[in-house]
Amino acid sequence: MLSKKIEAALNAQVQVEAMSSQAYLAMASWGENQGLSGTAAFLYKHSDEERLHMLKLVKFINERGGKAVIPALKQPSTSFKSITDIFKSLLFHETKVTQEINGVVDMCLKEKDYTTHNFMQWYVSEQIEEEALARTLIDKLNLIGNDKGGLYLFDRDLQGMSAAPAGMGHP
Ligand code: OFO
Repeated sequence: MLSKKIEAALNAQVQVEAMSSQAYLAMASWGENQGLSGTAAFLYKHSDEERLHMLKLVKFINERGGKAVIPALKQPSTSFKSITDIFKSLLFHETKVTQEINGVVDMCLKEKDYTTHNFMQWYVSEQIEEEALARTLIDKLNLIGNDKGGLYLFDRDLQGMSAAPAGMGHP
């Protein structure tokens, strides 16, 4: 059974994951409008992944005797300066999400809720992967600079990375 404190922290995390999904959906749509179809496919898939992260929390809260709250969401940013701008804001967002997750993990230890602590470890690992992936993509974009051919190949690579269906891992 979840304590009220842990239930509230998990519900706050439901909102964080839902906001991530919305933010990446907006980025995907921007990419699609720019003709960056690989980047758009990658971000649509990333958005789907975040929705699965949210669902995993909703189900856990309900299974553990809590009540999951489906949150209202603010409109995410919809205009971006460049593809590099997109991945920089994605990384910035993910580092904030990591802090939120660490906060929940810390609370689990303080509350001696080892079941939820164990459940949250999946999110801890996921954040390591997501941050690393975002850093790798930013590094590549920095190398490419304003080279249109390089950007074309980058976009095509992202198309390839988006081929598998959304699962619980990173795209
Ligand atoms: Fe849910 O992993 Fe990103 O935010």
